Amino acid sequence: MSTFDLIIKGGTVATASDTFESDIAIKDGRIVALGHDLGAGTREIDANGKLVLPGGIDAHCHIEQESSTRIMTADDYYSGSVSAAFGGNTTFIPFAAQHRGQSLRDVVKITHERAGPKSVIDYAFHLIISDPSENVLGQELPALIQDGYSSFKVYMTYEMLKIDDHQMLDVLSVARKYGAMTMVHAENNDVINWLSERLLARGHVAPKYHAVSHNPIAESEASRRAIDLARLADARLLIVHVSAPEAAQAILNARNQGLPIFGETCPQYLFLTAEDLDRDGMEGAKFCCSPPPRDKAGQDAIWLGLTNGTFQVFSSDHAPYRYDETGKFNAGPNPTFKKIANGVPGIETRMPLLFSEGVGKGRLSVNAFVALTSTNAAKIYGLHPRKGTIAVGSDADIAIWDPDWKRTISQSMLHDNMDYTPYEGMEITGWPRTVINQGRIIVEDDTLQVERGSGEFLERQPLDPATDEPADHAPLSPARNFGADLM
Ligand code: DUC
Ligand code: ZN
Ligand code: ZN
Repeated sequence: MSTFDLIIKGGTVATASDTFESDIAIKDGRIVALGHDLGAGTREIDANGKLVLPGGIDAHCHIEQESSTRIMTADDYYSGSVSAAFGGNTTFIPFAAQHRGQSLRDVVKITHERAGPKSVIDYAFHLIISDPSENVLGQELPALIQDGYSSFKVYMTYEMLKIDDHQMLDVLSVARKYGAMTMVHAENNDVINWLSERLLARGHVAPKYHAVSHNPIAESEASRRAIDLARLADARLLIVHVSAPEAAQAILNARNQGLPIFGETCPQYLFLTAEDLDRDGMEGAKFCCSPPPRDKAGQDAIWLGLTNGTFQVFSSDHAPYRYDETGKFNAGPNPTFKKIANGVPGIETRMPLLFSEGVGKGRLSVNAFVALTSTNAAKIYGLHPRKGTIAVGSDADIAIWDPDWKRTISQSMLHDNMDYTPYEGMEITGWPRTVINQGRIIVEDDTLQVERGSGEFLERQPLDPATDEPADHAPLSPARNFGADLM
């Protein structure tokens, strides 16, 4: 009689801190033993010559979500999660997005109805807050944080989403009080509009002007301001999708002062540049996202940020809008750069790209790769140690990587519902062969092995503001900048 449900044998296991040769025994969805000669399993996988890594956690992706201009993403929770799984992910954290006037509770309910019957991997939700009304701040948000929706994104740009500094302080102070993480899209809306008006008035309407209007100073100014607002409120803050070198520098400076400021970047800022927006005809629309890709020096600064402690999280910001009237050209066939749907797909290619160009080319250790693509997100968003590591007691969320598998990226091999990939033609070495979520083999032999709806919603713990600070920061001081009665 076998003792275990599954044993992974002979692989090289890597976590965020260690690399070691070990077999892994799995029972009832959990890792129950590490070591050698563990005994028998109902199923055994030979991982000789393979890297056995924690399943990826994509902590920033837009799935079955309406944009602020009510364009639905091309991926629903089925295609989005299947695509994520083939890219080595076992958990993702899309958004429950509030549009102005909506109740947060309703938004969470709708998002559950979308995800539950479809997702093939485990999932949690961040909230998007576009309308921090008295009821949201005073009732809904505190209750939702306590129910485990302990992170939310706010926007400093996009007309229908942006909140002002006063509102941002309100949100940060609720996050501070109840132990949540605020994520911010940091771009100065007025700078972007001021530049856009001038460009359009001069007839500069092509996709490439999207990158001109989203000047890096719009990003760095907003990032510095957001950090200062978080300092004032004494709150944690994570700046998402950083592309501008000065914004990265601002995060690093804050972290070096011991502030609980965190940074995220994405593949588009390592592998694309503003020149991609200048491709023939409207092709540049495929690369329009915000913030936009920058130049070669910008790419180098973002690579540096992955190794010098600036960025903790590497996410896809998968925002799938097809190259047709349902997506990029929702506003008509030849839109000005202002009217092109913003976003690039990348949920399946996020980890292979970073593995190939990072680990494969010697820029990152395999441990840093694990930290950036899985462990740190689990810690920051309240999922660790259940998720994000390979340890006894953790969920058996594992991706078995073939470090020598050479593939050329093409849209036809991907599993999302898109009609293009920005990374078409890129040669990759290293891709996961087998992906396991809570002990279930979800991808094997290039085939999906599970049914729709088999992923599980993850209840997250609210972080205790006094004690449960993400790993590398001391607890927040009690109301450092003003009296507790002002919190
Ligand atoms: N920018 C965002 O802020 N969200 C989705 C896609 C994008 O480009
Ligand atoms: Zn954003
Ligand atoms: Zn986003």
